[in-house]
Amino acid sequence: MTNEKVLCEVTENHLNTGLRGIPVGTCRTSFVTPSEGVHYCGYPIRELVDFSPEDIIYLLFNKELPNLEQSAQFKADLSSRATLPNGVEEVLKTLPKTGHPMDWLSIGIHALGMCDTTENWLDDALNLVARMPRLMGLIFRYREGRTSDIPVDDVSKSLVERFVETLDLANVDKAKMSKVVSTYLVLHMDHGGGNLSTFTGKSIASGKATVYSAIAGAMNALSGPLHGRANQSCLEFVLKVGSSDEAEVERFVRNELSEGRPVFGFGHAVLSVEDPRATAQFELGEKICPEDENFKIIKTLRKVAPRVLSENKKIRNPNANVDIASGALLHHVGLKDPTYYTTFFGWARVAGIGAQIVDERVNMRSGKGVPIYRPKYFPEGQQLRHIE
Ligand code: CMX
Repeated sequence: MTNEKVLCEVTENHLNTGLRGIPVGTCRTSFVTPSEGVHYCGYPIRELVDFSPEDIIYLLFNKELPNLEQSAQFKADLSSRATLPNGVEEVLKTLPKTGHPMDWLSIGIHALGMCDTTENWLDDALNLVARMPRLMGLIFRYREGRTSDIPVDDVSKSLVERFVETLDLANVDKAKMSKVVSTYLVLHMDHGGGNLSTFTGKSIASGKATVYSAIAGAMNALSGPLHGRANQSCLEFVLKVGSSDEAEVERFVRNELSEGRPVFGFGHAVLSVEDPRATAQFELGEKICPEDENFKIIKTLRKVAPRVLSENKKIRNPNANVDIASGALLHHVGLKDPTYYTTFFGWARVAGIGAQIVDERVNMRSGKGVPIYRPKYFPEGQQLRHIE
């Protein structure tokens, strides 16, 4: 007999349910609570909204916020890692423009790994973090055929500035775009250990594939409509609503429900209140675009949808989730095409998944690392015999 605590009794009913709720490990970077949502290294997300993405990346990798000197040193370290290896742009040039940006992102990350891998988990994870802004900007440029006069990558600038400069869109307010993208990154960097993309990335890395292969795989997992692509669907949904009039919005929401379609941007698997990441984005929207038509629509949705959804007692949380507002803000600052939105989610998650991979590969179990993932499957129809 040991004194080990039983965390969960696994029964036959748990089989073929996607491992939902089955304990598999511990996570050092983040956890989610029903009342305050995601916490990074113990800090509730609402306390972190105004930090720079670099400081939050430092937090996820080091488990503490940097002081001013550490922050400056970390930014300099990322700059020293930022230059893309030769060969990556050549790969982007060959990709079909009809391909989804998430497929471009996955291939771009693979290409980065094929052109330069150190085989040190931490170095590879930080190199990838540092190279993401340029890769992201180039994905937009090559996929849209805007390949002439791409600005040189000024690696002394912040991660977000490097993306905005590479993208170099005409007639946009670059400072506003930087603020929206920075906030987006901070809010989306991590979300516990068991979400599909993080789990996939850690699972690939457990076989000692490279950080690049693991995170490219994580991006493929994120690209599905039930996972990261919900943020693309959410702005498409807002554009479909088309009016911020309360009665019109209510009619629209009721019609979506009667047609059996989800009301995007509402509901959550863990939270029981409005996601603080949604609240933070509404606050940002009030500052930068209170008169934007899409912003007005999501404000009306925020008022109307929880009331309508509450009529269905099965829905545990009828409140706004993180995806309600991000699309409207990105759209407002000039990032108009929702097809790209999941790539921002992916870009943000590179830090969280990268930090979790480093923890599992080199820090956990007193430095031995977590072994190769190997959950158990039973022959169909013979579960009990094999359990006995
Ligand atoms: N619109 C319509 N139906 C909804 C709903 C919504 N916004 N939220 C929940 N429901 C339904 C569920 O589909 C489920 O129906 P069934 O019993 O027929 O399967 C029932 O209400 C109970 O769901 P739940 O226990 O409250 O929530 P789940 O954990 O099953 O689902 C989520 C959570 C997010 C998938 C769901 O709320 C949803 O589909 N929302 C709309 C899509 C969306 O905004 N996705 C982005 C999620 C962002 C995030 O996770 O952070």
